[in-house]
Amino acid sequence: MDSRLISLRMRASLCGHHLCGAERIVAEGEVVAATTTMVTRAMQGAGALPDEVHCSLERLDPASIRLVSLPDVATFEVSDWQSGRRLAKQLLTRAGVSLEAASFALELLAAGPGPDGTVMRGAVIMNARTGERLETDAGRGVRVSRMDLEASVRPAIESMLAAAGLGHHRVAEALVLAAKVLSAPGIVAEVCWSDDPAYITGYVADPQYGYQRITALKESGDPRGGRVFFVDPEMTLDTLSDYLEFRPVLCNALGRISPPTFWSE
Ligand code: WAQ
Ligand code: MG
Repeated sequence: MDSRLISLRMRASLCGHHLCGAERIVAEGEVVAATTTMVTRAMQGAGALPDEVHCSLERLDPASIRLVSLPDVATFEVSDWQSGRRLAKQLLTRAGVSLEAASFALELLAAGPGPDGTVMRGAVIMNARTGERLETDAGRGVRVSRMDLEASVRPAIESMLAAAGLGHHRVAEALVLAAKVLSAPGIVAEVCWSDDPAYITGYVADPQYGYQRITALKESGDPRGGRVFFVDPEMTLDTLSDYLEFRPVLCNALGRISPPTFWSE
């Protein structure tokens, strides 16, 4: 492995509202190109022009990097977002989240989980049994950082995803994020849908069944979205957020990709 890897992080905002962010781990020689791509995304891809873009670069200690596999990928086609949310609830309860916590999480994402219905920069951390929110700042949440595909497997993974019709950069990025989340201590499951009004596919991820895409989790045009990480009630928040934010993780293998199946109730 390259011993001189750099963590790159970007987040863009407008009037204090989160617009978009990105996380990479790259070799020194890639830093300029990868930073340019990130800033281009911030300036062109967020739907609105940001008034603040923060980029940070940090050299990683190679000994601290953990290698993990990407989760298996399944896709459930649903007829509409209402049906998608019912499926999400079923997948979450199958993963060990209480019905109460699962329902509350979906209501929270639907309403906008940040203060006054805004989008958060990071994720909600939720007690998987009681539904209690544990993150200390409900505007920021916990941001998963310092993760990427390992450079040597990137081309193979990207072409496998593209061959399965999953070539959109959002999929690879969400898979990498979910892989890190699923490798964290005390994680029971994750649910996510984008804040991009045009992107309505979201997912539920859990350690046993992997990354389960649901083709509609919100109505097209809805600018709300977010992530909820459900945790074991015994877990200590500091240990989890320290892992999610700071421990560098590279994904070096892809799991199985199943063909889409239609889910009917
Ligand atoms: N850590 C924690 N939470 C994050 C992070 C992060 N690094 N990045 C984004 N979020 C939260 C934040 O609240 C965003 O508003 C929300 O997630 C959605 O982020 O077809 O594109 O980047 O398989 O808009 C999933 C489905 C797409 C992809 C998810 O999310 C597929 C997506 P977005
Ligand atoms: Mg977004």
